[in-house]
Amino acid sequence: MSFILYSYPDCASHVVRMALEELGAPYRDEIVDMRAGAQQSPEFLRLNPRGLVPVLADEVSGATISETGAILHFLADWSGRLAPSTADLTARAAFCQRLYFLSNTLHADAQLQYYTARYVGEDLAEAARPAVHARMRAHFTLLDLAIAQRGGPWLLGGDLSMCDFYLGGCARWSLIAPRHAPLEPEAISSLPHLSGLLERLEALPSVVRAFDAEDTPRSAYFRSPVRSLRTAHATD
Ligand SMILES: N[C@@H](CCC(=O)N[C@@H](CS)C(=O)NCC(=O)O)C(=O)O
Repeated sequence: MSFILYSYPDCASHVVRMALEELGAPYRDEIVDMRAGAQQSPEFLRLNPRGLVPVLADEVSGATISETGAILHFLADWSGRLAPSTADLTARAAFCQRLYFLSNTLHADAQLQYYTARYVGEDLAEAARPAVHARMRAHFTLLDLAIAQRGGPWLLGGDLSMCDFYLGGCARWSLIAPRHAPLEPEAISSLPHLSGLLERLEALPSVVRAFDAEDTPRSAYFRSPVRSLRTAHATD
C-alpha cells in the first residue's frame, strides 16, 4: 500500500499531508500545478471532476478519494488512528461532529473568505467581507470554547486527532488569505485555547516535516509571525 497525494503547496492538500506524516503513511507527491491550471487538465479531472486539490490515490488498488474531510475520515479508518474507536460511541460521535463541522462549515466559510468574488461576484466582494469575517470569528470562538470544555490540549480533549490538522489548516488560510482580506491576527491570538492548540500543532515533528516538504516558511505558521507569511505570499 502506498499513496499518491495530488497536491499543491500550502493549500488543502497540506492538511492531508500533516495527517499522512503523523501516521507515517507511505506516500509520494504528484504536484498539480495550479498556477498553470493543471487542476483543469483532462487527466486531473478524471481523478476529481470538480478540479480541486487534494486527491489521495492508492497506487495498488487505484482507489481515489477527494474532499479533505473525507480523506481524513478515510485515513482514520485505514489506519485505526487519529480518531476515537467506534467502540467508544461518545467519543466517536464527538469526532464525527467536529470533523463534519470543520468540513462543511469552517472550511466552507474559509473558502468563502478566500474566494469571495467567486460566490458573490467582484462587485459585491468588498461588501460581503465583513459578514464573512464575522462568521469566521464566530466559528473560531466556538472552537476555542469547545477546546476549553474538553479540557484540551486538542479539539477532542487529550488525544490528537484528524480534526486538529483540519482546524490548523483552516486557521492558517483564514489568517493569510493572500490577495484577499485576511482575518486580523487577534481573531485567533485572543483565543487562548485555540492559540495554544495551534502552537502545539506547529511544534509537532509531523507538522514540521509537512512544512519542510512544501518548502513553506515554517517560522510563519499560525499566529504571531503572520505578517512575514503575507509577505511571502505577496507575489501570489
Ligand atoms: N471541498 C474541497 C475544497 C478543496 C479546494 O478548494 N482546493 C483548492 C486549493 S486549496 C483548489 O483546488 N482550487 C483550485 C481552483 O479553485 O481552481 C476539499 O475539501 O478538499
